[in-house]
Amino acid sequence: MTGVYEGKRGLVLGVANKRSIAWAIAKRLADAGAELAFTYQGERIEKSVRDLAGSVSSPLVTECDVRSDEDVARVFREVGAAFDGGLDLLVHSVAFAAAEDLEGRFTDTPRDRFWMALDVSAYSLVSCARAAEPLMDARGGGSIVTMTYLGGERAVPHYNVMGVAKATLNASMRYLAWDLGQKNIRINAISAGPVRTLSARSIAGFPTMEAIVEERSPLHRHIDADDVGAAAAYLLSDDARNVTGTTLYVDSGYHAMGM
Ligand code: 0WE
Repeated sequence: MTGVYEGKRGLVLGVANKRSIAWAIAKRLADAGAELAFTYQGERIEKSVRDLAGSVSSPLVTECDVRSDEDVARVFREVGAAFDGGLDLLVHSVAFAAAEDLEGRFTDTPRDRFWMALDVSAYSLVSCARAAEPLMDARGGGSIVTMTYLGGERAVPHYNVMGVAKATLNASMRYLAWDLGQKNIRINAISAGPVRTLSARSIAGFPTMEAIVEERSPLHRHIDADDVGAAAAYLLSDDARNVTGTTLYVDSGYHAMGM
């Protein structure tokens, strides 16, 4: 096997099954030679993540509850041990809001679930970047990619508290870019259009969103996880060595429209 990530080591957070955006990214990296560690959230998806990780000869699969600083610290200790104290690539594809807060009125979001959504979906990028910093510094730099959505910039009906979480994630990405640039660590976001994943399937009105993208986007088609994988592969590669603090839209151009 040979490829642009030969000798590169990465950590991927957010794989649930083969349809996951995180998996599409991981597959691209692994096919081009990267060695990848994976985290999963909860016993329900452990087997599915272990099977996928096994298919790309992953040296490490470990649980990570991103709400816990101790858990994040343990995971990055394990990553350091598996990868000789170095890390080149980090894929953050993690988000969660209570299902009941992704319908109805944003106005009704209770305080505890507001902070929970921001904790899992936005602060997790900060804590993971902080933990990755010394490992990437040991390699002379690194590259981080996170997943965002237009609902963090504009009001998308029902996206609600996730939109507030993505706005926080977007700003966090830019402030991290400034801090980590000093260590030659880049960080960027991909703003994907709606993709049919496990997360998406439980969302009422998802087919309607796909239909709207097909009707109104310049390219009149919806996107898939592999499109996101290709964009992430670029941002994580040396071709993007002078790209940091930005958002790459993979949405058939939907974001460019005003109507
Ligand atoms: O960021 C997302 C969805 C993330 C997500 C999905 C779920 C479903 C299951 C976060 N938390 C949960 N919690 C659950 O219990 N997207 C960009 C996809 C998405 O979700 C929407 C969208 C779009 C697009 C929700 C409402 C409206 C549009």
